[in-house]
Amino acid sequence: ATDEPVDPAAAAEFLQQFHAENPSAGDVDRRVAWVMAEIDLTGTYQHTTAELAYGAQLAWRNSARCIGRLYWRSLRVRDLRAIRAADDIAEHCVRHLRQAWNGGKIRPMISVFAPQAPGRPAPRIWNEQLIRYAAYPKKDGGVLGDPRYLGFTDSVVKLGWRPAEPRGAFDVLPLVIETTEAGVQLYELPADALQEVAITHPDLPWLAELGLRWHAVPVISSMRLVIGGVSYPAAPFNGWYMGTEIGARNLADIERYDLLPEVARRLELDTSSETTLWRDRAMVELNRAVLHSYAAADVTITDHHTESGRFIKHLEKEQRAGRTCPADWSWIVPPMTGSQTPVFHRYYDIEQLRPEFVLDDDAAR
Ligand code: HEM
Ligand code: NRG
Repeated sequence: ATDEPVDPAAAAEFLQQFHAENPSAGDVDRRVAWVMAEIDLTGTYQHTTAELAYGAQLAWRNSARCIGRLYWRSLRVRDLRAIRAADDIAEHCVRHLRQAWNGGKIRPMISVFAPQAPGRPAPRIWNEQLIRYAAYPKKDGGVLGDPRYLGFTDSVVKLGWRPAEPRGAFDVLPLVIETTEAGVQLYELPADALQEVAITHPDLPWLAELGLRWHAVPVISSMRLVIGGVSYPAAPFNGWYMGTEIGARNLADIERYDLLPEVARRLELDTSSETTLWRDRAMVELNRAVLHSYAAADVTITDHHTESGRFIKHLEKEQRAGRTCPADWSWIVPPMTGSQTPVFHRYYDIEQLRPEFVLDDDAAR
């Protein structure tokens, strides 16, 4: 409900944590008393810039599905709480993409737009990520593009989007931004904000002929950042890719680009029986291609073995700091060769901590 006042207990809990972890931040009792009065008067309160920045870092640290959390303190936080008009949000999303791209040396970053407040709905970004590929139904019953976005593509076409012709398998969708002032508006991303990597293989030249590509930066834009009871529904964030996200899921899932049969055919594998493990063999080559292509283009990427090792290091650091680190095994374990990584062979704390990123299911996807 958009008119609910902020829960004072959630606010106090966050302020206590912020001050406990940042002893130089001043007197916590004074700050809590101020915030309680502010909630009484206005139904909400304003985070200081330091509270916002640390709150966003904590939300990352608390993301149980994320294997990349070793660097949670390095998150750059863009304080854009004053921005609420759709045109300005679109422009700042473009700047986010440019700054996060950083010539290929990707910077983990979050842009925090106007929060939800009683009687004042926040702006919303409908896209699941700032860069995603459209999908079009084909006459033969197949799909051109990323089937995950069939419904989203259909919605934006109904809102007036006309994809450039000829249509392709990697047409970038427009930004869809909703505000109470202007309703739903569409924005095309400019080319310099839209960095992509063409997929080639270190020793299989034919792989380039498949014409595969993927975007350099994953910027999740459909999750609400919640800090001390305050909701920021528009708060797109990014890190960099782990290769398996692209090579073992986006390009490989049967419900996505489903490319393993084609790769296996080109490798001349025997696909007549599952026991030949043609899927497994094709998946390895596709993942080698992804890691090779990003590295060759000087775009930050990580492999699942290295990243699993870093995550174990993160768990040890958190334990030494006297904190629990919630983790969701089914998301942390990489989607290929899981049992070869150390994250496979253990259990994790599972309680959800706050601040947090929450999936908004009322956002269109
Ligand atoms: C999920 C890696 C940065 C928050 C994930 C997943 C991976 C990953 C592999 C699982 C995705 C999937 O299976 O679809 C990384 C790497 C990073 C990074 C390598 C490099 C720095 C970040 C940052 C944030 C973040 C900067 C937030 C500030 C999350 C969240 C999820 C997630 C909330 C769960 C998404 C969902 O529920 O759909 N990350 N991440 N990650 N990550 Fe990270
Ligand atoms: N699997 C999704 C992205 C999910 C989050 N992964 C990250 N996040 N690496 C995909 O696009 O394939 N991040 O903030 O870096």
